[in-house]
Parts: sequence; structure tokens; C-alpha cells
Amino acid sequence: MTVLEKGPAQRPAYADGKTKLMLIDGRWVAAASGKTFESRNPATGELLAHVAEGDREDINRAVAAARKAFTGPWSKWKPAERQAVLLKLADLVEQHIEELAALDTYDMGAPISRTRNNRQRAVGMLRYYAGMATSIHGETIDNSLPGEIFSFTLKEPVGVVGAIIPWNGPLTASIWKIGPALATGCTVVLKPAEEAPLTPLRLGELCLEAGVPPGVVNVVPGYGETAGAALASHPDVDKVAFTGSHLTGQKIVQASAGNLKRVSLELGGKSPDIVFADADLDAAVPGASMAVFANSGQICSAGTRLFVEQKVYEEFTHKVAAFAKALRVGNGANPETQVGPLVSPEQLDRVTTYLSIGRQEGARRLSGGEQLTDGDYKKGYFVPPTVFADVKDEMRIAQEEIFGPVISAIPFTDIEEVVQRGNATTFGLGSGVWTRDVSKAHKLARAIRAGSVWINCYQAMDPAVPFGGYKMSGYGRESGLQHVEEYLNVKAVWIKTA
Ligand code: TXE
Repeated sequence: MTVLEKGPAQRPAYADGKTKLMLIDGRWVAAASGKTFESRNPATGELLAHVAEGDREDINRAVAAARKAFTGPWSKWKPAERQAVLLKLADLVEQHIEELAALDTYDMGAPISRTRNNRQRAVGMLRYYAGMATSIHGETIDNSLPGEIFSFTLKEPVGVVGAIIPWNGPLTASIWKIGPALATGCTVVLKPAEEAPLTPLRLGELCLEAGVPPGVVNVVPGYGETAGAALASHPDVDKVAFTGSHLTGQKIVQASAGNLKRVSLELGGKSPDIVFADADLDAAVPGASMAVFANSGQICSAGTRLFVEQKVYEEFTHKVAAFAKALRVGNGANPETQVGPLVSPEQLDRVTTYLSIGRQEGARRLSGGEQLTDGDYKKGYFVPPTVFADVKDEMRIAQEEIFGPVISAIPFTDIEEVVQRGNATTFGLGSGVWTRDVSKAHKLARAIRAGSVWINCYQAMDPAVPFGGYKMSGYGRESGLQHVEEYLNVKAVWIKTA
């Protein structure tokens, strides 16, 4: 096992300021238009690379390559052979984890302490999907006319998958799409986010090194409205696996209608994190704080609506604010940094707009609240961890996804009330409950309408545990058995035996 580095993240050789090509049919090629776009470090503004800008024509080429591979050699591969490739890829990711972690940090800003920690998740996922590759099987169903007719099911790969990912965790998001595709025998066209294309491209190189055949994994960077839209509407794509905003999710569903392709959506949230007075508050303070401030709040399941029982409300929110003020905000390459920059000027604009909305709506600011612009901060997009107290349910900062380091703290008095108010959102992705009372924990676990309920913890993840949304947080699950099913079709076979 590789020993993780401890010092500052060095600028990875891959981020050498040169042009990065796209991966189509096992070859690195320029965009058909010849265009490129820039990838820059959000902490410093430094240029990391020029990246080939894919558009419809490149997507067409990549989908054709993925189709050719799907119906060609790849379809003859045995599950154990696909498993071996996944295990090789897992080893390569593990060997290169420092480089991949640093690429994520340089490209999208997350602290290196966080991206290094992704090793367990990224490598663990690949090994989990490797295990799944040889565990996929149908059933025999001998119900209809025993002895006369016999039926069984086959599980078959859905085909060509268009995978569209966001920028908030490029390595793990890429693996969350490539892993199940390789396990099931699908082929993929991966469209990274324009804000953070470098790790997915480097992962494409590692896929080739692991022995993934040409056309099985294609990586086409480009903008959402062009390359993303072309992939989502492509008539020869069988499934789109999308992670991103609910607004883009709606466009993906519309675009998918042309050939009624399968769609799975992992969208945003406004997750309730509920702290009861009987909780271990010393554990709940860092737990509830990092449920939002980790990754500068750029996590879909962040517990941004912090419901705190009235009798401990003042004490608890002040402790959270003190915790927030003590967090070290800075360049993610520094191993001491706990909160990095936001990913882009657009994200900065979005978050600072919500900070002014919070003030205008009359929320009480306990920490943060203004963009950081002194010294080195002015080179990047830094917003300090912010706690708003006295937030009312109807305020926009309590209803809309901010996707920044902003907690909206809301008091409550009893359990029935907090269930009703916690569920009063159009989203349903994550949720948290902090209590020492087992009955309350069980009651809330059932009553909350969200895909994950974390009790006395937050944001725990495991490759075997399904993750996904209720309501406008999307549909389909990633991780777990359900994830692999998303990439499979079920075929019923009937054999007359009499
Ligand atoms: O998301 P988009 P953006 C939320 C979060 C954030 C907001 C906007 O609230 O502030 O979304 O972020 C591609 N057809 N989340 O603009 O647009 C795009 O190129 C096909 C939550 O980055 O959803 C990128 O690859 N694809 C979230 C991906 O979609 C399109 C993570 C995500 O971009 C497209 C990120 C189109 N018409 C943002 N338009 C989460 N669930 O974790 C864009 N894309």
C-alpha cells in the first residue's frame, strides 16, 4: 500500500500548462474544432493546462467508438477478465494517489488532506466493483407450468453509457461512473465538468495502462450546453448517468426523451441536520460543522439546514460559530488547510449573493459572511465558513442550495415538528440526527424523506452502501448492489420443456 504524503501538495507533472487531448477509441486526439479551454487553479488563478474542447462532433465520434467496443471485442470478455482489469486499475489508482489527489486539489481547490483521504474511497470502490463483476447473475423462476415450461432471467449490460460529472470530486465522481460500467460490461463516454477536467483525463490514461480496451472508456471534456447536451440527447446512447444540479438534471431528462434512454440522476440537496438537546454536543459540534464546511460546502448532501433544539440553540450555534472561526481557510495545497477556495468565479458569485440574501432576509450572522480578499486570498475565490442563526423556514437561505460553506441554523422544539419542517423541502438527499435516544433515532430514520440518514455522524460513505436521492435530489442509486443494477437490463427467457 502506498504511504500517503504529509507535506504540501506539489504541482502534478500532468498540470504542466500544456494542451491535454481527449480520449476517443484508445487514442488521444484534439477536438474536431481544434478549440481548447483553460483549466486554472481556483486558489491562485495559475494556468494548469489547455484542454481540448469537445463538442457534438467529438461526442459523435466517442459514442461510435463506445458502440463499436460494446458490440465488438468487449462483449466477449469474461466477467473474470473485466474483474482483473478493474483490480489493475485499482492498483494503479492506489500507486498514483498522491498525483491524483494533488490534481483534484490544484484543479478544483479541495484541501489536500481531503483529496488524499479519497484513496480509501476511490480504490475501495474499484475493488468493490471488481468483486461485483463476477457476482452478477439472473434467477431461475419455475412457477408457470412446472415440468412444461421453464424460465430464467439474464442480466445484460445496458450498453453505451453517457456519464456526465460535476467538479466537486473529480476522481471519485469518475470512478463512480467508470467502475460499474466496467463491472457490467458497458462502455462509457465520460464528460468531465469544464471546471475540473484534469483528473478524469489522467484517469483515462490509467485506464489504458490497466488494459481497458480502446473505446470502452472515452473521456471528452467540454462545456455542458455543447458536449454535455450532445451526449444527453445522443440517439445511440443507452443510458445517461448524471451528477450535478437539479436544473441540469431536468434538461437531461428532457434530452433523454428522444430515444427514451435510461437515466440516473444524483442531484443537489438542502439536507436537514437535526441536533437534539440530549446529543453528545461535543461530538455534534465538529460533526455538524464539517457536514457543511468540508469541501467548502460544495457537497450535494451537505447538512446545510441545521435544526437545533431550542433549549441548547444559543449554546450550540455559538460553539459551531467558534468552530467555524477556528478553521484554517487557504490554498488547498497546504496540508494545514481545512477549507479551500470555491471552484470558480461563478460559484463565488453564487455564494456571495446568498450571503447578501441572508443578511437582507434578517438572519443573524455568527461567523464569516463576507468574501476574503486580503493578501493571498485575493488571488482565489475564498469564502470563510459562515453561520447564520435565527433562520426561518421560508427564507431563501433555508430553501435553496447555496453550495458554499454556509450553515442556516434553525431552532425547533419537538420531534413531530422537526420531522415536518425537516421534510419541507423539494430535495431529499442527505440528513443527520444527533441524539443519545435510540427511540428518537429510529423514529427519525423512518420519518425523514431522504436517501441517507446519518445518525451521530455525517457523510459516512462506503462502496457497498447505496447513495442517492428522494424527490428533486434525483433517482437511481450509486454504490451498493443497486448501483450495478442501474447498468443492467433484465431479460426473461422461456423454454418449453414438455
Ligand atoms: O452544475 P451543472 P454547475 C449544484 C450546485 C451548484 C450548481 C451549479 O448547487 O452551485 O449545481 O453548478 C454538465 N446538458 N451542483 O453549473 O450545470 C456540466 O458541464 C448536459 C450539485 O457546475 O449541473 C457538468 O459536467 N450536461 C452537484 C455537469 O453537467 C450539462 C455538483 C454539472 O453541471 C448541461 C455540482 C446540459 N444542458 C453542482 N449543462 C452535486 N449533485 O454534487 C451542464 N452540464
